[in-house]
Amino acid sequence: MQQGTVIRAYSGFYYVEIDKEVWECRLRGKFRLLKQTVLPGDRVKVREGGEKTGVIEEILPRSTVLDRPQVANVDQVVIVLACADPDPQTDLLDRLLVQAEAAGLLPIICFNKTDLVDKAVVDSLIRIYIDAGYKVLPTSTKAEAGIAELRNCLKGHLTVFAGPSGAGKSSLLNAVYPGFGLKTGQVSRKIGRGRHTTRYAELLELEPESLVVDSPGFSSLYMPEMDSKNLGEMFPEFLPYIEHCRFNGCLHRAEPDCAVKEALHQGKISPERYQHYLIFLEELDSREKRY
Ligand SMILES: Nc1nc2c(ncn2[C@@H]2O[C@H](COP(=O)(O)OP(=O)(O)OP(=O)(O)O)[C@@H](O)[C@H]2O)c(=O)[nH]1
Ligand SMILES: [Mg+2]
Ligand SMILES: [Zn+2]
Repeated sequence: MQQGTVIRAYSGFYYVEIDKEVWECRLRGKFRLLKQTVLPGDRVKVREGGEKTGVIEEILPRSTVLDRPQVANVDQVVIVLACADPDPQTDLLDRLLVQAEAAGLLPIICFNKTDLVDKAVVDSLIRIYIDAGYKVLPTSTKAEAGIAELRNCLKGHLTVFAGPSGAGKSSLLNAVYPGFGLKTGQVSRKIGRGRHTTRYAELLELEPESLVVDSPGFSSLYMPEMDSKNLGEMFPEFLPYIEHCRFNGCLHRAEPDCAVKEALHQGKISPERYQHYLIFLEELDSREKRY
């Protein structure tokens, strides 16, 4: 039996890196019966079938698992949003931040295509997220800005790139390391959205010990499974206030003496982020009622 890392899963085949070689593998039938999926990033045991083929027999325990994009064992998420073309979807960004937080992953926010907008626009975007406590990188592959900083963040990590189609995930990875030669695609003028150029998640080696996953863009994301009482903790800027709310388990919505709402009214919390919090809370609430 050999041990390796799944670098790509594609129409029933699993490409597993074993000793610097890529084997084309199938899945043992039991995984289908158990409804277990093998994800890029998974460490697996493979039974050799000859000529760099094999059968995946076992998935080793995962340190993390992310739902969108589906990937295992990453420790960082770079969330890429374009400042324009396509317009930044901060609702999706905030969902991705909650997802990362809930999965125990460090998010890094990348506002790309800074060359397309005024500096004031970039500044007001990044200000909200820096104030909320996130690491934020303004980048432009066209102006070659922020690329060295991005490369630095990737050192020694297994990082997945996530975000809407057309934001520039593959372009950024190519800028960080031209050797990747990833396919990129123009944003449609007519519908103002990306064309889903990247078709599957793929694990790539930037350098030994530094791995990245490029992934297909998406534009919607459900809240991860969680108790609505815990949602506030997924917003780092709420944390200093939560313990000062009058009620234990305060949802920071209509409760009296809520320190989070007090901070909102004092301008210490972004109104837009708080609006998104309320929307996500509703979503979790209606899900709880259904079950
Ligand atoms: N002006 C400008 N265009 C950029 C920048 N980065 C990427 N682009 C362009 O944006 C388009 C989309 O880039 P991709 O890298 O394919 O985007 P993606 O996020 O990988 O998209 P999917 O694979 O569809 O999810 C391409 O035409 C790129 O040339 C940038 O910094 N500035
Ligand atoms: Mg891409
Ligand atoms: Zn409260």
